[in-house]
Amino acid sequence: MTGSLSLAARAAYILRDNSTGLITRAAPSLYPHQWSWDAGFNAIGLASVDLPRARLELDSLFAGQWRNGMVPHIVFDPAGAVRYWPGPAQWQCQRFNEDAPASPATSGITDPPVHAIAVDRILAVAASAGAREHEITLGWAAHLYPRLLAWHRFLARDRADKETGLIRLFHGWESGTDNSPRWDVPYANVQVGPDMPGYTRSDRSHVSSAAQRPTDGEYDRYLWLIEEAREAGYDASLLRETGSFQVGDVLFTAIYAAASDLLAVLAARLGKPDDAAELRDYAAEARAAVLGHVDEASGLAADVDLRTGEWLRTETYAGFAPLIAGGLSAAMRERQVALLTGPRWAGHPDLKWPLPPSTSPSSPAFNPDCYWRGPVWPVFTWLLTWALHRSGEDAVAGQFRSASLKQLGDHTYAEYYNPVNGAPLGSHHQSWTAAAALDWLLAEQ
Ligand code: 2M8
Repeated sequence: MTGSLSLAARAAYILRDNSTGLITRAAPSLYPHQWSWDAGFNAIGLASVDLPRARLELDSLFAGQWRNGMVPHIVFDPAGAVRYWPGPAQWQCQRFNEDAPASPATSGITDPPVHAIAVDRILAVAASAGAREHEITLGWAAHLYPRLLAWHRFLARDRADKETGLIRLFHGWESGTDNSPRWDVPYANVQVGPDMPGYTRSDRSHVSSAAQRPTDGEYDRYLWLIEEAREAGYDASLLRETGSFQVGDVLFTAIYAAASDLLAVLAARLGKPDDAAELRDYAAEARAAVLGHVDEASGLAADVDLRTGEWLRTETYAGFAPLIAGGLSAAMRERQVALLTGPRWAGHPDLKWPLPPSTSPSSPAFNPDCYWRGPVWPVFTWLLTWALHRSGEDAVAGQFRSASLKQLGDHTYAEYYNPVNGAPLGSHHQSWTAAAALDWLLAEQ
């Protein structure tokens, strides 16, 4: 087998191995359940090898959607044999909020809305898989569409901040970039209460070194925010009063803008012009909010601590939110691409591969081994290549794709990689890493 064929074959094997039949576990042992944005990326990877399974991945995720439209960040696998903490017993969603489904059990917070992007990509793959697959997939998208619309309406109604226009998060986990230094300032203001229950972390036993995972102090805060959210009945209007972590996330907002654009296209295709107009409005508002938070001096987008109004300017992946939101002027696009490929990012001389790390190596917050504080995340590189292609930046997208495939040549399909020495970190056989490889290798770019 040639290098790319064996890379694709192994990636397909990993997704099959991590599948319960209904969901794809985010990782074999570290994350033995279905995560929302992972499911979106995993469905994209699955589309190239097994379209029915790709469709099922999103159907299974949306089985956990709440009645208010929220797609929870975790849908728990009831048969999950491996222990994951915090599990359904900590969240107790159904007991505290009647919008939560009785089954499957879910978490009570949300995750970045990549799903309409996934549906668009699955439809594109289906279009070249023959008339019958295309027709089935279109029928499936029409069936899923009302759920996607309810999801986007939930974010507009319950989460779009009136002042900044950014999507408001009540937990760093909602950003998907858990311990990123972008959240250091707001987390420093979270005071863990005296009635916080004791707990035992299970995550560190699944990685080769504890230094690759968040600290105990960070985990105390993560758990405390669950206590707060549960106390507020997972209700956004109450949490706006009581939540001790409240941020406007430019990256989440950018993903929402891009996904709303694509959902508007689907709505128009399904003969729903009013929905399409509504979704285009969501996209325009979200995009304007992202562009309104670009720091003039650095050219990067900045999150906002909504409790203080402070802009959070640490140089992380989130700075490239405008590129992901799309619809940029040529000048803004060129500035973002130059930054991304320049010496503070993918062009930094110390890097093993010319790929953007999660935090700029030039930032004092950079830590090459620790989770979202510095490593390269192949799935995030995939998101960037997707955004670059969409903006017509095919050459840069192509360079990232080939560098990533070299990075994945170690066949560990790691969750993240040390950008300086190339070591695979976090979980191995991480589903969304395999999914990114499959899309790069098998789908039309
Ligand atoms: C990581 O997050 C979970 C909590 O949600 C964890 O550390 O237990 C993050 O990388 C997140 O973005 C990802 O969706 C999840 C599963 O891959 O793992």
